[in-house]
Amino acid sequence: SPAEAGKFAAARRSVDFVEDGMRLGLGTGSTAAWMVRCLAKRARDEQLDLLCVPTSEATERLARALGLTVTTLDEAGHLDLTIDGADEFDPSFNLIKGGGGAHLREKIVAAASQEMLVITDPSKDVAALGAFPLPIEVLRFGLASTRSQIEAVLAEEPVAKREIRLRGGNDPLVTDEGNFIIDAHLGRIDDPEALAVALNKIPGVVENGLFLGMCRTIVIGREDGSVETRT
Ligand code: DER
Repeated sequence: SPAEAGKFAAARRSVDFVEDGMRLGLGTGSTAAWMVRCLAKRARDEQLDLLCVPTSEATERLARALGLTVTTLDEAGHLDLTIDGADEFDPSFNLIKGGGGAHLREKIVAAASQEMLVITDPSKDVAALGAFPLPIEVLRFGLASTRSQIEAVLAEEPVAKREIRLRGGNDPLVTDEGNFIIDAHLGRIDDPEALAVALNKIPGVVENGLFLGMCRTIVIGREDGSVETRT
């Protein structure tokens, strides 16, 4: 499909940034899956020596199936580059991630990396974050209390609306770490830094999907196969 063409183009270009011997973080989602496929092909064709740390069980399965060398973050230590997707990016390269339910491990891996490169398509290019619901990973323990504390935090923050939903409803999605995700439909987030801090102070909140000041390079793939790299 046209949208997939853009994702593939961005994913394919991102693999050009990989150098032999790199320790890489591999993102999660449909664009990142294209990247893993392209990376595996290049690694095989050029016999690259790579060490890969996946950001989800799904990415790990795909990477292993394609012959990439997979290890744990503890084994790899510091990573050279993480390539991942995003649900939204703003002019400062601040992101909303977590549409694929993997933002906790994604943020840990990105934080352990020298560089984070995001692969996207024009549909994710926004003037301000928040049209995409903000994923918030929460413990199952004390869920009702955590929900009400999130609502209390949102009441104090400059956002356009304040609707929160447990992902999966009465059949809640369980993340790789065994937690739930609450999606906050905020419409527009005018102060993402303040919101991120306020949310993570809540004891039952594990991590939010705001990636602020982490991404240095964005690769945007278009339907016609053209690619734009912004740094
Ligand atoms: O869950 C995630 O963070 C994914 O990277 C998501 O943000 C992008 O997924 P997509 O490439 O399938 O749009």
